[in-house]
Formats: sequence, structure tokens, C-alpha cells
Amino acid sequence: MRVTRNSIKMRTIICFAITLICVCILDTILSHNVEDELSTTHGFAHKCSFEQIYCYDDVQLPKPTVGLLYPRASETREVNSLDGVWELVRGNASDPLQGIREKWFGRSLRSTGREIIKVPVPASYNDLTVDQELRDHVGTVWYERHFFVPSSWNMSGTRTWIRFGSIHYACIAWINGQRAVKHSFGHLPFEVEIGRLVKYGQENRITIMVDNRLSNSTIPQGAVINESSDNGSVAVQTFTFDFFNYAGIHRSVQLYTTPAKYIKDIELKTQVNKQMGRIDYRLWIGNEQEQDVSKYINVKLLDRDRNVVTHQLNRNYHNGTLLIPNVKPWWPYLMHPEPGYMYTLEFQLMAENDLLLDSYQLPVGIRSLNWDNNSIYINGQPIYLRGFGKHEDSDIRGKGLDNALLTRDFSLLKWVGANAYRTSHYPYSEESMEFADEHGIMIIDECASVNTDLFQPELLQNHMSYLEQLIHRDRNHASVIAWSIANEPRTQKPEAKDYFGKLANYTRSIAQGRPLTAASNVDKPIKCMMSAFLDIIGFNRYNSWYHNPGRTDMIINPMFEEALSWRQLHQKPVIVFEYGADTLEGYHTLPTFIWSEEYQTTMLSKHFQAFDKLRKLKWFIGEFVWNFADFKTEQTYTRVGGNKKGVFTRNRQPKYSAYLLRQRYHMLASKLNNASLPTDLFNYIIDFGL
Ligand code: GCB
Repeated sequence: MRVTRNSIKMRTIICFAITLICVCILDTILSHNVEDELSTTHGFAHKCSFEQIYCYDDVQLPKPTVGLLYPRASETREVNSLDGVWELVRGNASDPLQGIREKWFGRSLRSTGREIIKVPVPASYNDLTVDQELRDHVGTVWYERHFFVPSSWNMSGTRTWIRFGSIHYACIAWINGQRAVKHSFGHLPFEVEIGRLVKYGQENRITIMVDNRLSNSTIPQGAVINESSDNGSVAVQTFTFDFFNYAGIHRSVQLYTTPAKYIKDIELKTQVNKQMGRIDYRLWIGNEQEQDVSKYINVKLLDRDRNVVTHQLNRNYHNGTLLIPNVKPWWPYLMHPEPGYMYTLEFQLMAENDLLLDSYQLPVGIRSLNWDNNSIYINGQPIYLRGFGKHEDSDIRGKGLDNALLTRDFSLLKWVGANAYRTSHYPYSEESMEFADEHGIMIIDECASVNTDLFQPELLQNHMSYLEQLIHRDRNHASVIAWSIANEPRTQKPEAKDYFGKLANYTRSIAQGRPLTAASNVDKPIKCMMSAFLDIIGFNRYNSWYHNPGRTDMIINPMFEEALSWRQLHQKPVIVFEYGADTLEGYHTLPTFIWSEEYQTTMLSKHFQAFDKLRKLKWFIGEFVWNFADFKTEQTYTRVGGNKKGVFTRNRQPKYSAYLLRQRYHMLASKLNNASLPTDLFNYIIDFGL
């Protein structure tokens, strides 16, 4: 909890409430039909009276997602990327839906006469240019590009799809002027079959309207208010979360093909028992209603060197089990000499005449995951999490996928000896999930509910739907060890109890063998209306920063006492999800002074003492520094160019504290898992024998 920011938060919350009604009325008048199109709820109607606004009886459970396998080329599939340079037109901030009324999607964006900006995809659009209005834009922007679809894809028996890794926040896409798809959550993929919309062997046009506005029912929440400026009334996006509201086409856009009858979806569950590995798989077949020509599936498990380890021919092509003697289990980094061991599971859907119908390869790490009231266990071993809260954030590209940055981040994570991170405060890219699998980095996978307040039924419906899409996307990743359902929701409010009770019940029913957690920041555990529904208790606490700034002598006891009181209340494993201090790189003070590199280092060291006292009690399972790297926030007088609590700079160079943290994390791995220490962990100082 940030004591110094309470007044800002109160003001924002009051604005939220007052302006909510205005925004709704204004939007209804302006754009009723289009808002219907962009709405994240589906014909939601609740019958509760005004006094009972938080009645969730009419909230419908989300429909299970089926499909969305990550596009991978195979003998039967092709993938063409639409990443590259697109054209962008900024919508009118005072009339966000003008482009829909005027049907900009029906012709080239150039013909609107508006300024065209060439922008890369994937990237956030905000920081690409020197235009402040584009950076701070509220409302819609329009993207367009032309592309070819190979004529070879125009065969009966081939389906053409388009898949978007993530667009923030809501969007509608048209192909050659015809509506293809709409989607409303940032950070999650969606796709649509487009064979009926494209011209094969000819040029096609794709137009996408992206709307970055957040409301009281979006995940995360926000409110658009109108404020007077020197140029008249302007729309301002308000929110309480502490990161920049980057927007745009954030992840790759891909065209791909599948055969008519194809492997539509795959679900895996893995276990390890002594030397024996086990994979239970379930397949969904697309177009099954057509005359049933499929006969069987060939399932092959390939090791890292592409040798076939196990092979199975299964006449039941909906589910099956593979047993793997002498399995190489998936282990977290520094818990085993060969961490992150990934196999490849190949499924071949075969026809009666032994012809190959479809083929898909899925990377798989084989491991067991269990938990009880004291710990989480991987392959039967209790784990201790050493890690970070992170952000997808970097200079210029914002939240745009950047494989170079991912490579650097994973290299730093391993250098510093971390074995885990939380995807604070939204799902990270599918590419990063593969990096995590391969490097043995454990993931607490968080949905985009940040600082959730105003717990109305529409929000719950979206929240459940968001978690459903997240769990569907990430369920097959060995690295995912828990689902985080929220960060710092206002759980001291009585209405949070029913809300989180319903949310946790639903999420547990689809949790794919992972525990539920969340990051709480209430000042006393007893006040939290959410934590009783969780399997792992997580909390955020900024002793010596928001609490008692400057006092590094007020860390060990409060941290110890707080963790203990969470434990005493719930008898569940406890983890600290956030602690930290803003630190200006290059600012040094002796004795330590707040914001200096020395202060951050001392603050970490004091926390280590509290964590070691807690570790002795056996139910304390991890420590996550806030944050891995500095990141951009909205403009406020509490942030100098963003949040500076990174142990690394925004440009991914170490601050002074990184060296201390590195010693701690590697020595924890050595103590708990017999990992060998890096030779450069300590610099040579003196030979005491001389
Ligand atoms: C928190 C939030 C995180 C902020 C952090 C801070 O509690 O979870 O999003 O960035 O505090 O530095 O204020």
C-alpha cells in the first residue's frame, strides 16, 4: 500500500464514481451501436435492485475456449507473418468512433485524408514518434497494411486463419472491408478463419481499429473523464495502476493454414514418478462433423536431439496416455544440473488410407506439480521461489514483443540466480512463456486485474472470462506453477468477499492442476476478503519506502510479523510478492539515503534477514523483489521518468544492488539445492594466510 499516494488514489476513485455516469451517458448518446460492438460483455442483464448492485446471480460462466494453438509450420501447415511496417491513423480524440460511422475500413486509410504514420508491428504506438498527442492519445487508432495470400493456399481442404498475439485493449479487424473479428482483452491471443474474406494470389487489405479506453468493467479498470484544457474539453484516461497504459498491436500477427480436418486444440497433463514420466493428452479435432475419414493418431515424443523416445499409434484420437521410462523431468533453474528440459510432442492425425491429415508439434516439459498447506512441490521436491515482479516494458517499443529483450532478460535472470517471476500485472507474451519453459524459470501467471475496485457483475463476468482465456493459453507450459487472479484489489471492501468467492470457485474449476494465488496489500490480513479463497497467500509490502521511508531499521520485525500473521490466519504457504525501493542509477550516498543505490542495497539486505527468519518456519516459500527493471508509468510527481524500483535499469544494466541480490539468490540455490556457485560471485580481496 502506498501511503503517500492515497490522496491521489482517493481523488481518482471519486472521479471514477462521479464520471462513470457521465461517461456512460455520453458514450450511449455518441455511439450506442458501436459500443455494443466493442462491449466486453455479451448481452449482460442483471435484475438486482439498486440496493443490491453486487448480486452476481445473473453472471454467466464463460464458454470454454477451444483452439488458438500457437501457429507452427509442419508438413501440413504454413505460417506467414504480417509483422513489419504498417500504416497508422490516429482517430479523433473527441470523436473516437468517427471512423466506424464513416466506414474507414471500407477504403484505404490514406483516402481519409488524415495523417499517415508508418509504425512497426509489434510495438506500442505511444513512444515511437515525438508526437505528444500520439503518446497520450485516448480513444481509437487505425492500423492498415496490404498483404498477399499465396494462391497455393486456395485449395479445397485448406483453411486460412489470422491470429493476433495481443492487441491492447479492444479492437475490431476488417479484411478487404469486411468485418473479420473483434476482441476485447489486452495481452491475450485471438484468431479467426478468413478463407471467405481473402483473395488468394492477390493483394488484400487489413484494417484494425484499436481502442485503448478503459472503463469500470474492463480488466484492468479505468475511467475516461473530460477535463478542461487550454484548448477546450479533452478526454483523459484515469486509472490507479502504476504503469504506462501502452496501446497498439503488441504481439505478432500471423496468417496460417490448417487442413480442413485438423488438430484444433491440445491439452496436456504431465506427471513424474521416480524414473517414470507420464503425459495424458486430450485432442480436439476441427471439422469433425464432416464425413469421418480419420482413423488414428500417431504420437511421437522427441527428445532435445530430435530422437524418438516413445511412439504410440492410438485409434482413439481424442485422448491417450504416454509413459516415458527414464524420463528427463523438467526442473527449475539451479534445482538440477539440466534445468528446463523440453521434449517435443508430435501429433499426426491419420486417415483410413494411412495418409497424413494434419501434423502439429508441441514443446512439453514433463514434471509433477503439487501443493499442500506448507509448500509447492515440483517432482516431489519443495521449491523456494527467488525472483521478481516484472513488466513488459522497454524504451521506444513499450509493450511490443521484442525477442532481443527477452533474450537479455532471461540472461540476466540466470546471471542473478533467480528461478521465478510473476507476470505482474497481466499475461506476458507466448514467446516469453516458451523462454521460461526452456530456461527453467517458474512463472506465477497473473491476469490483468490490477487495483480492482467497484465489484459489479459485469466486471466479474469479464474477470472470469479473462482468467478462462489466460488458463487456456498457458495450461500446457511446464513453467506455470500458479495462477494469480488479481494484484492489490480493494479487498478490504465487504463486497469483495462474494466477488472473490465466486471468482475463485470458478477459477479453481478450470485451474489445470495449479494453485490459486493473488497479491494482497491490505494493511492487516484479517481485513482481506479474498485471501481465504486462495491456495497460496501472497502480499506486497514496502517497509522503509511507503511505510517509514528512510528507516532501514524498521524492516525485519514488521516483515516477519506480517508474514506470520498471514500464516496464522490461513495456515497456507506464504510468499512476499513485492518489496522494494525506488533507486536512481548513479546516485550514491554514504550513509545511505532514500533513492540512492546504497539505500536499495541496504533495504534488500534487511529483508533477507527477515526472510531467513521466516524460512526456518517452513511455510514461507518465496521472495520477489519489486521490480526486475525500471519501467515507465503515467506522469506524476512521485515518479522520476517512471518507477525506479528496478534492480536493473530500463536498459537492462545492473544497479549496485544487483550484485548483492545475485549473491543471495545463488547462495540460496547452493544451500537449498546444492547448486554450484558461479566463480565470479565474489571478487578476490585478500589471502588471509599471507
Ligand atoms: C504496488 C503495485 C505495483 C507498483 C508498486 C510501486 O504495490 O503492485 O504495481 O508499481 O506498488 O512501486 O508503487
